[in-house]
Amino acid sequence: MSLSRPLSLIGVPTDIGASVRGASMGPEALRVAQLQARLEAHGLTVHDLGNLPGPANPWLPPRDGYRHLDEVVQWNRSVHDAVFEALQRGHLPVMLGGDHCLAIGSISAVARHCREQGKRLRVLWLDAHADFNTSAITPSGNVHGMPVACLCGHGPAGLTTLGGVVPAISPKVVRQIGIRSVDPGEKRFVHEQDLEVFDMRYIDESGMRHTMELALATLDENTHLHVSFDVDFLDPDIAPGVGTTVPGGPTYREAQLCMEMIADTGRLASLDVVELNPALDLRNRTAELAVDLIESLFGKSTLMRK
Ligand code: HAR
Ligand code: MN
Ligand code: MN
Ligand code: MN
Repeated sequence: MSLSRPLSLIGVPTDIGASVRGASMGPEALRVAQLQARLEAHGLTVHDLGNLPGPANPWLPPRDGYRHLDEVVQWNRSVHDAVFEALQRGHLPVMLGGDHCLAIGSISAVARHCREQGKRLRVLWLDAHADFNTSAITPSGNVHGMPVACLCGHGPAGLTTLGGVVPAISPKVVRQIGIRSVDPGEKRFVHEQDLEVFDMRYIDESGMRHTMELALATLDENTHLHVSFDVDFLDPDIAPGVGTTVPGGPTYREAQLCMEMIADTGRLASLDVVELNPALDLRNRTAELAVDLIESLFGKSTLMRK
């Protein structure tokens, strides 16, 4: 294994942005599935920094197009600070989510780090959903459906300004993979902002290999690759433990190939693992699958490669 940077596992036990409760138990389920030991077995150095603190989920209806906005902002401030600090220490931060709203804080910190270090950024968004809603077009008010829009500058100031510069990222740095559930207003906005989406139809027709070749094209030695892995990316037959299952996702082997091709680039520098919901899982099966795929992301090969 060539990765020399230590990993910092950062638990973010929140379901503050979700439509269903339970993702707050995700960090512990990943620990129970032996994430740290499995990565260490591949020769990685792994520090578990424990869980970040944050406000409880008051479980209220949306106000002005957002559910729990104040609490979402608080969680994301603490995510931003923890991720920025880990990057400054030269560690590779791994977010153990938690719902996908936490990617606003983590990617804001990654983008700030890249600006300060003169690095190029590429964000791979592995998800069934585009997560590109705004308060004006969201059908739910749930902020886990909005992180990509917030990062691109379309959202409330409390979330768009976390890393100091607005927008935190350009839509040009994002590649979305596995998408198969997009709301009507969201779809228009994705096209308007020219987000690059490799949806399931594209993967069906072109295959995961070609998809990943395109999504990973033009990376260079100066690129910081961030992967935001929403576990609902996976087909619900293999990954039932998520709040918002959508049929027709990648199979086990397609998901493995995706992770293996990311590992082969050697550029992975930060990671979110989000939306795992142990309350909906079967005997921690989805957590164990997520750990298996994370091992591949860090270079474990199931194949006969040297
Ligand atoms: N698009 C829907 C909404 O905004 C559902 C979003 C679900 N998002 C996640 N993360 N589970 O991808 O309400
Ligand atoms: Mn260390
Ligand atoms: Mn998501
Ligand atoms: Mn999703």
